[in-house]
Amino acid sequence: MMKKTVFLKDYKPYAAEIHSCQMFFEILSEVVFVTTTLKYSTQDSSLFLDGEKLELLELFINDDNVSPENYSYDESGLRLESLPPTGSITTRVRLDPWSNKQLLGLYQSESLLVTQCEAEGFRRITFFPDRPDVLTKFQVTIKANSSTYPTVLCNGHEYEVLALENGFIQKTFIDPIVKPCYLFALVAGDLEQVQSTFTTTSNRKVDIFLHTQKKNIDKTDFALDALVKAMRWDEEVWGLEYDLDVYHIVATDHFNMGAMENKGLNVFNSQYVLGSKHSATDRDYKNIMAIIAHEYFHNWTGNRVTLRDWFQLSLKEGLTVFREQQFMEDLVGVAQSRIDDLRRLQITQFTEDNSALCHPVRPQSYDAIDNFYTATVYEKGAEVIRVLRHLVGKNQFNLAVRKYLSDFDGKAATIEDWIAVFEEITSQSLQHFMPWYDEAGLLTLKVKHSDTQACVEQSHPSEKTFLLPLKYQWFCPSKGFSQVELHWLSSKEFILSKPTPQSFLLINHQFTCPCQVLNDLSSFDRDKVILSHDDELLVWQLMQDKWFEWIVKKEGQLNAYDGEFFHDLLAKHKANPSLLAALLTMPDFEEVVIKSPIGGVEFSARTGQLRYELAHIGQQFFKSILAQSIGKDFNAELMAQRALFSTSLSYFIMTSQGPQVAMEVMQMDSMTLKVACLEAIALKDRDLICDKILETYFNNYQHDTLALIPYFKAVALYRYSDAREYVEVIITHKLLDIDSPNHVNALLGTLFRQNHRYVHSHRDSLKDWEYWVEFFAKRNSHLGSRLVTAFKLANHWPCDRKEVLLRHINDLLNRVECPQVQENLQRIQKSL
Ligand code: HT7
Ligand code: ZN
Repeated sequence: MMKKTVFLKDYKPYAAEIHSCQMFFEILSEVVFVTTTLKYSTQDSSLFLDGEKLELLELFINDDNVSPENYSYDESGLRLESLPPTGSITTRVRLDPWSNKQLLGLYQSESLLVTQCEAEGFRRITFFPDRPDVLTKFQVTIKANSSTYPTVLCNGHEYEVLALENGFIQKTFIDPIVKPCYLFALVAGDLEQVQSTFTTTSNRKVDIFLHTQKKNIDKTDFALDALVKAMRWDEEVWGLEYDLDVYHIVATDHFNMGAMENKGLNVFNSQYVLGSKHSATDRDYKNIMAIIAHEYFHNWTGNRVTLRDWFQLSLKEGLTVFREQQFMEDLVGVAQSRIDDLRRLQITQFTEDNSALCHPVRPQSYDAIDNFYTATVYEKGAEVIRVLRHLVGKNQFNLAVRKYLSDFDGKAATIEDWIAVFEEITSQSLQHFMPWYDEAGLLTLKVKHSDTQACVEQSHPSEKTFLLPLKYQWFCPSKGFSQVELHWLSSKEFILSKPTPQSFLLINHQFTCPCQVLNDLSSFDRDKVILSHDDELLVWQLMQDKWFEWIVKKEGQLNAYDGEFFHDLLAKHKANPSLLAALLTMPDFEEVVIKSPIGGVEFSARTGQLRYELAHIGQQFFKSILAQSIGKDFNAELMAQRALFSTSLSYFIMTSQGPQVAMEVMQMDSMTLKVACLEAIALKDRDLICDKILETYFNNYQHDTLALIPYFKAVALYRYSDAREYVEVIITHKLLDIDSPNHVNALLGTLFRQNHRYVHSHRDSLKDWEYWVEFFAKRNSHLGSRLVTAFKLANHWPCDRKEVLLRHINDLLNRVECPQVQENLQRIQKSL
């Protein structure tokens, strides 16, 4: 497939209207036939329908065969000429879902046939204008053998079921609501289901089903309950009701992302929907809750109001992440959930902004849109919406969102449309807000103190000025903290006079500005604030600076003052275990390297040293935490306790008694603590007890595909000198499912992303990376492209490593034909 760049500026509406799409799927034992009839009207006599990897068997216009001079088709689609202004186009194609390893279009996952159409997968199912601004009504009939495929599902309502000869059944579904084809879904398989019901505010009954393999049916309660909570929340907070009579969720082990919001038929990566007390960690539960809600919220933000083109992706994703975050804040608690979100923002988005893959929330061009389902589009997109809410105020914001959803219901919108509604509601121009969408890069706020003043200066790679809701406050050691104030920063600089000569300025309370802060306050002053302020987000942000100081400036070596500070930190925040757990979590390599050049091997050595020293300084404290017994329920208080327990273990394991204690933790009946144990082991050097713990865990869970994920992550970090040999054992002995993105990301993603000692000091690590990128470029482009992103920060590597990487990238670019992988390789190549 040829790499072709698509530009936002080239957008043109589609040349026809598609009034309806009628499809017939015939699922046979080794082949699937798809017959599609599109009713259209057009002013143009020529039309293009996207289609990839399709074998065209029949083609009719208004039921007549089409003569060869009136159509042509190539690897990207079907061109029709001399079309009448209205009529129908019928195509019949053959598909082979069993050999589809891309997990895009119609594919097999164990006993299941399932579709994934976003972004451009529908074109692998039938010929169709595969773009989000072509909305139509779908009627779909599926014929399949009822013993192989007792469950057959599609979007919308089941309209008719016919029993046919030879064990076949035929089901017809009608989706009453117009949608773009990326929201199409079909599932056929041998699944069990659990059911629940939800009654909407206007008293409509919705049947909810969760379908999964029989062995997992006991892991469905939590997700069903989360869905009902999300449905209620969206009604109460946003007045948004669900619009169909049924809502299906299907779990699959083979899925490239977290889940997919297909209309009325969500498909989920099993990892983000299945969880029971014995199998799920607190993090799993939080993810399930957030992702179930996220996909449900798309029903309005994305499905009912959809996108004009893929450049507008953040219009649905940023807004839906924002809604998901609000939901989680209401259910789990603001501080805890916001710190989780900010940590993710810093690890994924701030690093993306400093990397070869930096792009605006609304990109101007792409080669493969699948490369743009990024932290910038999702997480920064959500932060930008928070800034907008600050700007217009909560009430006006709520009014504008409701108006946007009602004005654009059943339509395909743009970011301009969204902003225009806010302008209308608030009667003000918001054009000065647009750089948040259109400019790439991380905004920095520098605070500089002089004897009499403090100056806040904003800087951005684009040199543009951003509009920012800046919260600030003075701290005077003798007088304490002043009131927190809000200033709308719209110029490069903001200068304030000091209230007293000793005062210093603190900014970005509640993290209202999505930016990095560089404050020149002294370590001593900063530490004082960490030990005395009540704003958890501010304390957490300042603690990140403390870690940076310990890792970079002090090279992991602590003195008596640091020891005292650490004791004070444990004592001060002990009563808030979730905050303390967050404060004790060290930053990732990627967060540090974007601020200061540091080698991966050095980083591992320094953080290892630091962990060792802090473990001994806080030994008694950690021991006492590990001696506590903790309940198993999923509630904020117990989760916070388990978070602190887990973090304490990550330190205590460095002491002489640590591995033995880890062994005992492993016996506890809590998946959260077992996984904490694996994560703690992954951070230390090998020893016999830890080897044994890992081996026992593997033996206990080798047949549980979900429980193997944390195991693969742990071994990918724990081993380094023999990492590649161990990976080879895992893969050649098929301990890992090579077609499961969960498994591959856990093992290879962790190895290349986080095992810095292996990546930066092993002779063959980059050769291995090249091998796996090429392997997945052919098999699953999404996975291949994601493995490339493991080195997105190679622009920060030392010159000699950059040179070696460049040679591997050039080799890959000579061989790899997949545009999605090529695009990311070229961007990294350019940055080196
Ligand atoms: N909207 C969904 C996107 C998605 C996706 C994109 C590319 C390749 C595979 C994919 N699976 C799902 C996810 C979401 O809810 O944001
Ligand atoms: Zn989404």
